Amino acid sequence: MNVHAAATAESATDLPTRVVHGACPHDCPDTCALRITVQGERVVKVQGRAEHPSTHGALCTKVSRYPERTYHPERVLRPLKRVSAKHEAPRFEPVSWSEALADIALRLRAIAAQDPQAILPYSYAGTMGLVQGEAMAGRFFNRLGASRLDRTICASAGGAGLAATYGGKVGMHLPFFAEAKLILIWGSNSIASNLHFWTYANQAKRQGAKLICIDPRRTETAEKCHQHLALLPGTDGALALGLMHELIVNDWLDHDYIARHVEGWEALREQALAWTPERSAAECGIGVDELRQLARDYAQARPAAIRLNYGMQRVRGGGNAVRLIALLPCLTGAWRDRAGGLLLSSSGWFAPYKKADLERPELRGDRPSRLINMSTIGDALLHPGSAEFGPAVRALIVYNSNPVAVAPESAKVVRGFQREDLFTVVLEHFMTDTADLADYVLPATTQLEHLDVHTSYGHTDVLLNQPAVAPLGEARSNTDIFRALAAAMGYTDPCFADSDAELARQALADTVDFAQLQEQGWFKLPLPEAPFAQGQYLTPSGKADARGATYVPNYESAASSPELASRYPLAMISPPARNFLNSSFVNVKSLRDIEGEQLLEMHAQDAAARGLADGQVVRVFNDRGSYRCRLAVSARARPGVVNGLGVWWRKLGLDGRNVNELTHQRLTDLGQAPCFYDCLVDVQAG
Ligand SMILES: Nc1nc2c(c(=O)[nH]1)N[C@H]1C(S)=C(S)[C@@H](COP(=O)(O)OP(=O)(O)OC[C@H]3O[C@@H](n4cnc5c(=O)[nH]c(N)nc54)[C@H](O)[C@@H]3O)O[C@H]1N2
Ligand SMILES: Nc1nc2c(c(=O)[nH]1)N[C@H]1C(S)=C(S)[C@@H](COP(=O)(O)OP(=O)(O)OC[C@H]3O[C@@H](n4cnc5c(=O)[nH]c(N)nc54)[C@H](O)[C@@H]3O)O[C@H]1N2
Ligand code: SF4
Ligand SMILES: [Mo]
Repeated sequence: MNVHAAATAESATDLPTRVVHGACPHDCPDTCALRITVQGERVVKVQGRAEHPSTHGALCTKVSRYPERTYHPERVLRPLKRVSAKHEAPRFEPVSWSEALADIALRLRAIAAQDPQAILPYSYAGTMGLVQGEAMAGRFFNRLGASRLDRTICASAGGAGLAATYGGKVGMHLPFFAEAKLILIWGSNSIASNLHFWTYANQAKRQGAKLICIDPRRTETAEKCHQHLALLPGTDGALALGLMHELIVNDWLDHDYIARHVEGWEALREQALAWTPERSAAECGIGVDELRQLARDYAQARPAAIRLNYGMQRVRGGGNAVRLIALLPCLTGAWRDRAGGLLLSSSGWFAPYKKADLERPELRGDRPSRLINMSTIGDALLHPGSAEFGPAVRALIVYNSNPVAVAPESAKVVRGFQREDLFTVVLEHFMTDTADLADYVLPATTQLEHLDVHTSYGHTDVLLNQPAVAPLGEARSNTDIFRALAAAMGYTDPCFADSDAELARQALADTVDFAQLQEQGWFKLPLPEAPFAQGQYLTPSGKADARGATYVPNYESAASSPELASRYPLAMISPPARNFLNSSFVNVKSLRDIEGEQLLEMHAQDAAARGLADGQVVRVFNDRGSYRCRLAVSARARPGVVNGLGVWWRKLGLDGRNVNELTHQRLTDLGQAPCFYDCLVDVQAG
């Protein structure tokens, strides 16, 4: 250590510390309350708040490293302008904010003069905050008259399934899982992606509950459950129908509940009777006895809870599979108990507490508003200009998302972003794969540097995030950037002058106690404990709606596409690596060191059939493309299914690509969502 560094370190430890309360911004159902320790002007520690019930003082490994991410030497801290061609290696030079804003406004004005719908925002849940999400951005794009983005990339199939069945994205309350006697953990690697639910499930387990995991992959969660059903990807709807068959023939139904609170039962009953345990088990690739036992356990345990998660709806039939599974607790009357029922998402409980007009739709007036699906951005950029599609997309403004890494069929996404005539602005913390293809990269603040309010999709508290430190370098919050862009475009509407604090208040309805939110850091929504004990679903009829729910098989599987399966016999799923959050944190070295390299897990039998050995480099391929990664011959994979853990930054992969090189752009049955886990591949030595 040199003298200067020693002096700095010494004085740093002398500086007084203070604690700031925040909220985790990431796309994770847990929405943890943060305890941020600041020393001088630097955040030295991010921990979970002990006082917040579901956080209970613990964070995941990733967000414990939030200071490492925030103070990362590669943080983008100045506006950058591209100086190389799009198909060349990216080169940028720093420019002033005023130059960047003026030039961006000039370009956007020229495009908007012809048709503002040629401009498209592209954003998702890099931060889930209501303020740094769409508040000011929405105003900007409404005022501009830009195309709108259909934000389908994660949860819209399941969301549509829940809405069709229960009338909204609502379900059980998180803490009551601790009181259940049986928990089905269905399409969820809770330990990796929903850690704070796992705490409650574990509490139930210690009190004698049985835990059953339903997942093609033998995850760390599956290992810790009493039982694991490794079904084939995309067969959950067939499993649900097989379970219903058993409930019917054994008369394990709550007839009274069904008669009062379920619509369309007769047709569903007819359908389920065709799904004998033998047929259902064969479709799912599991044992008949396993299925029978699961039905018995589910029918006989009380309270019986289901933690459904989004992993099972990233397939063609994802929306209907959610519908069928969501009907199970309606058939057994599990909803009568507060510890019974199902939770996929709690986000709908917040609907009455959020202001609908935060993004000021009136600024758009009666101008047309084309909707473009974010999950098919590759095709949207490459096949523009048809009469049906409308004007080609000529400008993209990306924030809170890394589409080049996370959107399906990357080869097309990359080619789209490489169009020389496309003007792309990316608001980012880092030079992601998407930022690499920008014309301008604008430095954004992290959660430690800005104000926000958060709702959750795994619990029912509203959280406040106070800024802990001033923005680093020349970084600006998303809201500030959109305010500045609005000014550069000459927009003078008063709503562009609203501060973040004003936006935070405007985001929430008056029924949220803002004083309590500021004082305590969170506000718990007042909600009934057993929401559907007496029916009262949010559907128009007030009943759970079974009408039309059916099993929709995968696009790509041995059963549904035999010719394709003869060439690409392995089903590939690509669930997240535990120490990354989608493509966030992949560049945080301590976390990447834990994950090592891009991995493909394969069962020993499939590896032997291909002469492949553990640890070797392989090429995973199908008609859409290929990527190279490291093979892990592993009991985590079942025969016939490989697990390509995601979502890596392409440029940190072995050949500059990731798993989305292989996924396709076809959409789910409901909700227009991508089918990341409905994908056939083969693997060879690479
Ligand atoms: N550590 C970590 N946590 C995360 C994320 C992350 O990237 N890393 N991402 C966050 C985000 S954006 C989301 S949406 C959630 C995602 O978390 P989840 O909603 O839990 O979804 P996934 O992680 O996609 O998949 C969960 C499990 O479903 C399994 N699965 C795959 N296909 C099927 C199927 O057809 N049927 C069934 N039954 N199971 C299947 C996968 O093997 C996986 O173990 O987690 C959030 N939390
Ligand atoms: N193959 C495969 N693909 C998948 C998935 C999968 O399981 N398999 N999962 C899918 C799912 S569930 C999802 S949700 C999507 C996720 O896709 P995205 O929502 O794009 O998520 P991230 O990859 O985490 O990228 C978020 C980016 O936002 C940036 N960011 C964070 N906070 C801020 C901020 O305050 N301001 C600005 N300007 N930027 C910020 C981060 O630095 C990061 O680069 O990926 C999908 N893609
Ligand atoms: S990513 Fe999830 S578990 Fe980790 S701190 Fe954030 S909300 Fe909590
Ligand atoms: Mo997601």
